[in-house]
Amino acid sequence: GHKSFVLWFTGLSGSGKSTIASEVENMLYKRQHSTMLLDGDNVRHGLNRDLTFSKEARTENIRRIGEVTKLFVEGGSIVLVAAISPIAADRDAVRSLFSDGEFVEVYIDCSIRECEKRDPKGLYKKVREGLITNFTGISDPYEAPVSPEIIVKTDFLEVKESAEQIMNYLVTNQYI
Ligand code: GGZ
Repeated sequence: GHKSFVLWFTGLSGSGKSTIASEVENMLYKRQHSTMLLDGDNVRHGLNRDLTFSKEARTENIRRIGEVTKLFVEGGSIVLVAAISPIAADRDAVRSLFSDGEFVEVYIDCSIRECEKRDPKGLYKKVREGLITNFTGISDPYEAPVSPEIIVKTDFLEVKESAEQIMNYLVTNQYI
């Protein structure tokens, strides 16, 4: 199998990217793989604290996360990235940093209605109150992947089932 690769989780806020990525990381850890989890929301508190949510800043956010990801993949880790990464061209630019098969795009597919119903951080409520503008899926674009390696439909799946779908893909395709 591949020694190291990227699992790139893209999807709306509240779709389940971070939670599922963290569950997959646990499952990989149990199989003694060395992993690194980069979460957009966390990275924005440190490395990317200078970036806003403008189109240009989101592009720069994804570019930097992509470059850090490359460093860790070169170091031999399985890197899990959870970032909305709403623009297809930005995701494709990251993909182009890697060899064939090294970049596994995981579309966490969840309806905006369900994301808003979950609203784990109360952000959708703030958007509706007008306290947040340019929010992905409501007042800012989200370009769904056209041919991702994996599509996980979290309207219908539990976290564990979603993580198992991803693990099954990795086993079937001899990544692990
Ligand atoms: C989207 C926003 C926004 C706006 C704050 N639009 O669900 P969360 O809270 O924890 O994750 C979201 C996070 C998005 O950061 P990313 O680095 O993943 O985004 S991107 O890839 O588009 O650069 C959300 C919160 O930040 N958040 N304002 N306006 N999400």
